[in-house]
Amino acid sequence: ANNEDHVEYDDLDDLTARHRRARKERVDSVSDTILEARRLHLRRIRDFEVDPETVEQLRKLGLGRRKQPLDNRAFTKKWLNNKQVATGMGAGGFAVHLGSASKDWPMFKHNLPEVALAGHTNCGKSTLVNALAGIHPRQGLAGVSERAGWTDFVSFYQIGKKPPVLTLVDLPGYGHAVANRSMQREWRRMTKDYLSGQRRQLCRCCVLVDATRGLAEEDRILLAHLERRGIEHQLVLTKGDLLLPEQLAQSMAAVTQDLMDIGAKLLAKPPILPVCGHTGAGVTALWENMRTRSLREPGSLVSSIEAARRVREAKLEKDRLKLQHTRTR
Ligand SMILES: Nc1nc2c(ncn2[C@@H]2O[C@H](COP(=O)(O)OP(=O)(O)OP(=O)(O)O)[C@@H](O)[C@H]2O)c(=O)[nH]1
Ligand SMILES: [Mg+2]
Repeated sequence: ANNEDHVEYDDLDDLTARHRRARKERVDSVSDTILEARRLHLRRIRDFEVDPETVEQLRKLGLGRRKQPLDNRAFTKKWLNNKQVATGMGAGGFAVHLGSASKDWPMFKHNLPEVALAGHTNCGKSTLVNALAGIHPRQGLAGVSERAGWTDFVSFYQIGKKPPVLTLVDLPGYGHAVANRSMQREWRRMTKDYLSGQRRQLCRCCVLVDATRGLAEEDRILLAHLERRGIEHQLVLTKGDLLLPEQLAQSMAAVTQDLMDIGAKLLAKPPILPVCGHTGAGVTALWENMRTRSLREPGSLVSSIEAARRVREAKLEKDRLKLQHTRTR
């Protein structure tokens, strides 16, 4: 089973037609640029060694694709019955759209802490807003689409009713989009403007990275910006259902590696949180993480890289011994 299989459309070259067709097939993206980035990333992570324990943990969390063909059932009863998602989070499946804006960010009376969701287009920000509210990913308030560049305003959502817990801020995506350049520029400006450090309520920014695509150049720029401005941030790996558990662990290792390469401080604990907005896996953990905002401890994923290195070394040692053994015989 190959993850790339379900997104091939050899006979269709018109994006709109694909978009229409995708509505029936429920693919997650119809943009060639994004699918190409996915192919590259999947090729790159193939050789990453991962700790079997990390893989097992992911599997236990319900993350990672099952070995069957692509599972589209996530959109049906399973999600709606998953009451644990809503109640476990205390949000009670409640969200209100407070408003959307492109500048002059609105002030709300309740003054709740704000958590922003930023990331590349199509990485699953709006889906996660719905999931965090405990609502079906496609029936929630935030608009979701397989066309990159769907959200075109900064939208504010109050999560939780009694008591209201926090405001989620759905930002427009950066990077490749099916939109003209001036619009893309405008979205970039909005994101930057919102995250400029002027907003008092903003308590942290979740940087969402599509697990199938890995860290993009724009993500690095954003991370640097957040660090410069001293805005707390948390890296979230989305679409945890599209990769096999091993691949997901490899993807996490690759992203951690990239983060260390750019000198990110990896202050959050864990530094990377894998989630799936469709099945709700990992979402409760993310919610807890958002509420507690304990962001000052050293990362645990770094230790999983360390564990992977030990596994690799043990393997090399075993091979060496085997070789010695055959030689002496
Ligand atoms: N398989 C899978 N698909 C997902 C998941 N989350 C989002 N998607 C799909 O990815 C596509 C993009 O989701 P959105 O939530 O609209 O992404 P976004 O980051 O808000 O995108 P923009 O608004 O364009 O920046 C949609 O087709 C979603 O159904 C996930 O966890 N698993
Ligand atoms: Mg969106």
